[in-house]
Amino acid sequence: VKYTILKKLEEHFPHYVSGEAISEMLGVSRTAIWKHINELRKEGYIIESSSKKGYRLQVLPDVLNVHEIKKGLETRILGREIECFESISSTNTYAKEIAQKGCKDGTVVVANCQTQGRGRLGRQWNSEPGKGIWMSVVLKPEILPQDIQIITLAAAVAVVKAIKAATGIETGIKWPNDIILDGKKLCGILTEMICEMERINCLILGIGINVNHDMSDFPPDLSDKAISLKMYIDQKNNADKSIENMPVRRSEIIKNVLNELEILYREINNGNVTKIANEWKKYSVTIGSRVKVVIKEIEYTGTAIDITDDGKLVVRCDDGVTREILSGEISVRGILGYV
Ligand code: BT5
Repeated sequence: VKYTILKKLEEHFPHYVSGEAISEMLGVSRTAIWKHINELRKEGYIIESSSKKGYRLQVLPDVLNVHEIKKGLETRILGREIECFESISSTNTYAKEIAQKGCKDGTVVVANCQTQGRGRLGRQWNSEPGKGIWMSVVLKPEILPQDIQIITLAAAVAVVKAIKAATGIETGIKWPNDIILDGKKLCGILTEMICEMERINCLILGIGINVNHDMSDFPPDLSDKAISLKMYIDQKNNADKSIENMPVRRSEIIKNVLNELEILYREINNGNVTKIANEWKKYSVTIGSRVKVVIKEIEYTGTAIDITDDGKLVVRCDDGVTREILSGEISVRGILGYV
C-alpha cells in the first residue's frame, strides 16, 4: 500500500492529491494513509501535507531503493534480484560472495555508500555516500575468459546510452573502461571473473557513476580529474543562478543501464560481439587521438586507430609498427590532457 500511495503522488507530481481521493482509490482509512506517508518520509521522500489539499511530493526524490529501481524496469534477466544496501564495503566484493553461493544470472547489488570501493589494480574508488551509483551486476555470459573485455565494452556503451536517455547528456568512452564528460572521469568500470577450468563461471561487473556530487564532495586529488552529472548540469545553468536544479535520480539511471545492458548482454550470448565493438566505437573518445602506451617498460607514442572485437586497442605507433594493446598490460595516457 505504501508504494501504491507513492505511485499516486508521483503520477500527480507536483500537484496535491487529497487524502480522501487516496483513501477511496485504495480502500484504506485516512489514518492508515497518514501512517504510510510518515513511513515514506522516513525513507527520505519529502512529502508536504495540507489539511485542505492533501499530500504532494515536493521534489521527485533521489531515493535509492529496490522499489525505485524496479519501477519501469524492462529487463527479464538483469535485476530480477536486486539487493540495495545503505552502506557496504564494496558492491563487487559482496556480489562475488553471493555469486559463489550461486545467485541468479543478472543479480544486481546497489549501495548508497561504499567504505572500500575498489578500482582496478588495487586502486581506490571514491564512493561518496548518497551521491553516486555504486553497483555490481552478476553475469554468467557464454564467453571464454579471454573475451571478458567485451563485457566491459558493453557496459560502457550501456552507461553512455543510459545517461543520454535519463538526462540528455552526451558522454564519451575512454579506452578501456572510463566514461568521460567534459574531459573528466564520470564513471569507472571494474570487471572481475570467477573462473573454473578454463571457463567463466561468473563475472562481476562493477559500475561507479558520479551523479549528485558537488566539486567539494571529491577529495583534492580528484578535483581536477573527476566530474559528476550535477556538476555538469550546474555549469550549464551557470548563467541563471536562480534555477534550483533538481537532483538527478540515480534510480532512473540504474534502470536505464540495466535496460540497455540487457540488450547488449543478449547480443553477446548470441555471439554478436562485432556489434558491441561497433557501438563502442561510436562513443569512443580514444580512437583518433594521440596516445602514449607503455609495453614492457618501453614507451611508444602513436595514434589509436581501432578496437578489435575482443576489446584490444589498435595503435599505429610512430615507429611504423601497428600494435594491439590489451588492457591491464599497459597504461594508455592521452598526450593532451586526461583524455
Ligand atoms: C575504475 O578503476 O575506474 C573502476 C571503478 C569501479 C567502481 C565500482 S563502484 C561499484 C563497484 N564496487 C567497487 O568496489 N568498485 C566498483 P581504475 O580505472 O583503476 O580507476 C581508479 C582511479 O580513478 C583512481 O586511482 C582515481 O584516480 C580515480 N577515481 C577514484 N574515484 C573516483 C571517482 N569517484 N570519480 C572519478 N575518478 C575516480
